[in-house]
Amino acid sequence: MRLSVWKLFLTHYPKPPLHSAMSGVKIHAMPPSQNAVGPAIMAQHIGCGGLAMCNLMEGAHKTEDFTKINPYQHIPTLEDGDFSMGESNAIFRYLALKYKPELYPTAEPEKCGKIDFAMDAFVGEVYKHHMPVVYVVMGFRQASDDQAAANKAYSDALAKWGQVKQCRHETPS
Ligand SMILES: N[C@@H](CCC(=O)N[C@@H](CS)C(=O)NCC(=O)O)C(=O)O
Repeated sequence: MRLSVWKLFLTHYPKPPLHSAMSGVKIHAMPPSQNAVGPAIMAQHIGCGGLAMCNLMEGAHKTEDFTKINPYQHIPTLEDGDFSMGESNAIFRYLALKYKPELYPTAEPEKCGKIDFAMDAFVGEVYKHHMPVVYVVMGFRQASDDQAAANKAYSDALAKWGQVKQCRHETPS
């Protein structure tokens, strides 16, 4: 029998400390979503808000109200008062710029460039390998015909992503 981490999660998930009734920035998300959980953790870390549970399995992202705040019906979606936006990396930048500017120091373009390189490479280069491994373990997807190859591809993609940090970033003289 295949272990469904997701079913375990639904059974045991405690109410998060910051839920839909919370004040501050809401990050509509659910913990198993790789794209969504990062911005929720960041909001909580900064202390400006946190995760508002959006259960994709119940279609919470397909409602009329949700579609008004993100026409793509995706998580993460941020709500900050009357303002709303989607896209995980854009949300990271917004949170930093508004609530913790030292995390995205716009006076240092090389640092911001490196941050953007890492974030975009994760979405563009790593996530496609994340899905056929982690989401299989969580019970969202069927295993691949060659799961060992999928596992290796994910491991390789993560190792390469780790090299982003080492890339040169000196300020040109
Ligand atoms: N490029 C988007 C991708 C967001 C995305 O695909 N989110 C998934 C969850 S991991 C989702 O909302 N899926 C619901 C659906 O497509 O119906 C981002 O980085 O925020």
